[in-house]
Amino acid sequence: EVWKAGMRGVDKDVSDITKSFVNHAQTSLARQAYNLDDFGAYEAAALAARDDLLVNWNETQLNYTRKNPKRAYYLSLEFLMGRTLDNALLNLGLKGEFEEGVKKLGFNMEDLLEKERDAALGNGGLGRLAACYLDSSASQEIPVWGYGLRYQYGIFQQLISPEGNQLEAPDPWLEHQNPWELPRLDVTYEVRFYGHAERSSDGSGRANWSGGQEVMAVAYDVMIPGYNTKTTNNLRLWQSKPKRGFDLNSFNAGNYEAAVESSNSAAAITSVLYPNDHTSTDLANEATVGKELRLKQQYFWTAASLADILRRFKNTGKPITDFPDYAAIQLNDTHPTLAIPELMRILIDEEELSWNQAWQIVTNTFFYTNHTVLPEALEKWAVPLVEHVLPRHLQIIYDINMYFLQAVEKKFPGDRDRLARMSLIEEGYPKQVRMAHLACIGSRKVNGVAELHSELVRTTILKDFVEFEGVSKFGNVTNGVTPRRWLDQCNHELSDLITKTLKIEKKVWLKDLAKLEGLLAFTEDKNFREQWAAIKQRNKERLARHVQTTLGLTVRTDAMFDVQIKRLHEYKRQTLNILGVIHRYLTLKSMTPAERSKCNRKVVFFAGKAAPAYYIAKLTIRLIVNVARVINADADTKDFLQLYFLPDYSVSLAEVLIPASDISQHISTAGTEASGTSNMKFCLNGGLLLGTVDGANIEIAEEVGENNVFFFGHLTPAVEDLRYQHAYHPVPIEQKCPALAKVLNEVSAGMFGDGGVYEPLLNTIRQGDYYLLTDDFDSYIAALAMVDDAYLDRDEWIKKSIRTTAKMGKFSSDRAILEYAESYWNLEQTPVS
Ligand code: 26V
Repeated sequence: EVWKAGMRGVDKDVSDITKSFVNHAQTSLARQAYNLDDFGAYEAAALAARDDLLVNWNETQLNYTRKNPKRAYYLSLEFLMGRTLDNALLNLGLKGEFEEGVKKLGFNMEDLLEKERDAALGNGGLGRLAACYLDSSASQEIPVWGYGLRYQYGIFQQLISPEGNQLEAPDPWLEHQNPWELPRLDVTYEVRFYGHAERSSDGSGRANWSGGQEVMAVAYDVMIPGYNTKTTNNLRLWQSKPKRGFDLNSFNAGNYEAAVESSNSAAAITSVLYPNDHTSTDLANEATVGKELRLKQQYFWTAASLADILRRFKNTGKPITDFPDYAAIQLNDTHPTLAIPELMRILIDEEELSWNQAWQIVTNTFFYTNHTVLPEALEKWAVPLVEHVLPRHLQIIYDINMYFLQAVEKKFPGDRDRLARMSLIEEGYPKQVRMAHLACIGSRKVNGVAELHSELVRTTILKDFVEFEGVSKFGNVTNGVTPRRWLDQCNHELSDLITKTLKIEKKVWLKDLAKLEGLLAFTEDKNFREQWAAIKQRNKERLARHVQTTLGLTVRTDAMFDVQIKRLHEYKRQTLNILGVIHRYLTLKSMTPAERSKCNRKVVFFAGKAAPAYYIAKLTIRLIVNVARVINADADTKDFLQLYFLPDYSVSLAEVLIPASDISQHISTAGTEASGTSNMKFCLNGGLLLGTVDGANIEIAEEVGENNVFFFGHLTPAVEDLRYQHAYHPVPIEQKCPALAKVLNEVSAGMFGDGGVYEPLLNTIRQGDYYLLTDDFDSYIAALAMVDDAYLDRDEWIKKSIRTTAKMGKFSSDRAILEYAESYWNLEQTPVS
């Protein structure tokens, strides 16, 4: 509560900073401070900030070693960090000092910040959530370490061809030196693949796994500073390298290719982030080598992380049975589930514990978060592949399954269907390991990421497990976002206005977000409302400038800004949005100029990447780009409707888009979006929400009140029945939804270029309509009309905007991480002392 000066441990003045900057320019970068370009100046500033982080990082780790509190380990294949410098300076409390310092040296801080490349080691919500949770752990002084992979290439860069096709380019984010990481070339582990596993004949259940390929894991540490505290936690990323440089025998025999082959195959493991999220289409179509490489990534990372965690624990000298009292391991989705059989392997084969002792430790150590109930996104691994790559782990998985099914049989005697449904192994050709089942039975607690989603986990995909293990194992932790990055950094003016208005010393509300409720008292203050609205306007202008400089396009800022930014996926229904835009365009076209002049002006923004092999998602991008091409050039309507697809969506682009939005769209088919997290970010920045009754939208509405959000569409319980109707009693679109039929016909007829191109996309709606666009289109259009009406009363709109921000306290990731720490991990806050 109390903000103490100097608590963060850094006491620097401007001249210290300029000295450090010049020193780094000369000695670290070998440049002259007066001869630096903006990029060099960014690097010098980053190195100066890093020195301060390092001091705190060292003290934090020393403090943890001394006090030896229980720690949590957040295992995530993705950390979507974005840029670091601005966040580091904010958290160190040195933003003002650095700004002044670089100014003295002739630079502008904003320009330097723009030079930093995003660390984009993630696909979307799941990876960005991990980044927010690290920020909150450090800010709340909770001993949490992240573990992930140091990919050479992050998520691909998205280019849009003149025809509107998504093209992918590599993201070589490490081509410049990365000031935010510390190579730990001395922290290494060996990880084995392939070989054979021989069970011992002594009846102990132990086995000996040998042969195959051994690869080294090397640690790279990323410092994670907390806001206004000394606590600086750690994110450890593993990079693969060959155990030996290359095969000298082959080399000497003149077989140079064979000599480096094994070295290349080791390096390949951490070379690239897989660009799929949700859709297994990519993996299903992927060549066997691609699948094998992803499995190797997962094992490489979990094995190295567990070895590291165990080594740290063993250094304390405690008996191995105490392990769960000192370590909680959170599985971010099923990707790290191999950690469960891996810990069993270590405890049984190396520590020589009995099966029951080992299982006791395992099931008290792991916690599993599910992030989707979409069937195509539930991970399964072919048994022959697991057997080939990890022969010992397959044995253990079969043993876990045997004991597990015996227990199920005991509780539900003779229920063969139930055993087949719950088995870790799905029958078929090939058989497959169901990773969600393994994660569930190997964990102490299982949670979903919003109330509705957690309920769906309990009643659909893990229903049998609830009946078997009892409901208390299955909880909910609604997601959250860090208000540091997603309000103070991206919308500094709004943050300052809030601080001034709440009259709170410094910005403590950034760590106690419920305090935002104090803004409710100011909704009737005209002067406050005007300032609030003026900031939104300046954020729109900032976005317009960004579009002007990056794309050379002129966005009008005297319009409502309507934004949908997220991965492209059929379930997220960007298609519904673009068809709605076409409907609006057709309506405007049919009006007289006098009628049109009474309409709202609106600018619609889309951004998002499609998985490279997700054909329908890519076709949606193509349609958006071509609709934009046509309507932005139409003199009749362009004053009233503009449309932009902004390429290469990223954390940094989100930081410009979100503060500028009046309304944002979160319009998934009910029951499909587990939570959503950008919905929280938009609302935090005073943007209103247009959405379906899904994911965290529901809890946002509970907080802000239903009259401050725009809801439409069918509810989750209706979805199953509607799909049944589509399959068995289809009604022609012309009859069911004439407005939509008209839109589809215009696309087919070529209003936006060759209609034939879009047939496969349109057919997903005409045939089957799995995501229920024909069911929700009319209510969607009605909701858009309500948004227009509400926007016409600008004063009331601004009040809604203020009320929305005021009620976002619940959605801080501080609240979420404290829930994990208290209810699941049993951790205590451990400030540096
Ligand atoms: C699944 C698969 C399936 C096979 C191909 C590769 C792959 C990669 C990732 C996934 C899991 C995706 C789950 C996910 O990202 N869920 C999102 O999690 C967010 C944070 O909880 C949440 O806000 C989003 O609603 C949810 O879709």
